[in-house]
Amino acid sequence: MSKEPIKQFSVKWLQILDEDGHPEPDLHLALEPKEIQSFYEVMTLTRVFDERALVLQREGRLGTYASVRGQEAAQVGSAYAFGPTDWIFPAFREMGVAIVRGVAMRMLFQYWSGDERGSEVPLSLHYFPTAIPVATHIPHAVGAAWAAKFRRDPSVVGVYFGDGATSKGDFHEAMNMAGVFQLPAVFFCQNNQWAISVPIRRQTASPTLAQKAIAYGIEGIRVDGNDVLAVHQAAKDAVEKARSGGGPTLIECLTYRIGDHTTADDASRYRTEEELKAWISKDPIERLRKFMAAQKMWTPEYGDRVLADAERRVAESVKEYEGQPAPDPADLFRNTYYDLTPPLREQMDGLLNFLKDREPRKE
Ligand SMILES: Cc1ncc(C[n+]2csc(CCOP(=O)(O)OP(=O)(O)O)c2C)c(N)n1
Ligand SMILES: [Mg+2]
Repeated sequence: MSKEPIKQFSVKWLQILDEDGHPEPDLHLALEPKEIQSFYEVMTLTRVFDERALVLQREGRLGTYASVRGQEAAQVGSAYAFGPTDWIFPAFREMGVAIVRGVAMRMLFQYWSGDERGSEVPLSLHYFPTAIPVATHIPHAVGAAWAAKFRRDPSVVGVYFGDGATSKGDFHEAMNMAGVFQLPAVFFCQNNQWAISVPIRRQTASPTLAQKAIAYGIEGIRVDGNDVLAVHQAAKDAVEKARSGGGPTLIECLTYRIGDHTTADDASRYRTEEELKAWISKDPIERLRKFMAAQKMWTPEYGDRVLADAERRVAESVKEYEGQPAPDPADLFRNTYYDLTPPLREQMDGLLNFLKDREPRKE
């Protein structure tokens, strides 16, 4: 009886900057200093947006909010790898991706206040609305990738999701289909190691998430998700491969959610202070800043300017958000399907009738 292996597999790990921002010794960066500065500027903007959103929520000026702190490199580095005609399918924590795509921060604030106008992303941005149900958008993304292949449209589809989403059937069905049909899709998993209070070790017995690609005949890679240069490199390679007909890739970005799951959560009930501290010291913005300072791409004056500019832009978008007239409650129904279904129409009419008899809305 022979038990020779018929196939052996491995999972690649990519890191370019170590935790202190030192690059790998023989680094040949294909990026211009201006591009690296854009990463830093948008990561800073995302951080400032996030901090402001948390304050607004505490003040009762925003609804429940899901912080992106700690995942800025994973989001910004990957989002910059897609072109304007590519289609992006976000989950719910993708503020950095949305900002890179050009979604107005005013709309992000609207979304997190339950205002449907925050989901009416201009079609030209090729950015799907937020998907709150975990993993359900992954098959949608694969459908879009299949459509692109059918139409010989060179667009690539990028789909973002978390470690928790890999336990859903949707993820596996989508990966399988993308593999069989060699679709132009990039599966971008931000493994922030927690799905609310469920740690990654209770999510899967696999040592990596990237290896799940192997079962579907897809390339999988694990990347240091707090290293923006590595994330960008992996995403760029995957996008180019998909665009040239080479098929899909699963990128697992190893990172950490520094904040609570959402403002409705208290992560100190299930995570240790030591774990949190260890990840705070791997801050992705600080890592990039150290690298840039050593390369003379960052000075304290430049850093101050970037921060002031981010604060000004976020303050302006808060003003814009709070200056909007109150939303129309009917939007809740209108945006559910392309056309209103009869039960939804009935429910909408019921609500509007109910509201008619109450006090007028405050403008
Ligand atoms: C289908 C579905 N089940 C449960 C939930 C409740 N829920 C919201 S976020 C979340 C965890 C998601 O974890 P992960 O995919 O790792 O993303 P992260 O929140 O870490 O960004 C759960 C269970 C949901 N939104 N949708
Ligand atoms: Mg997670």
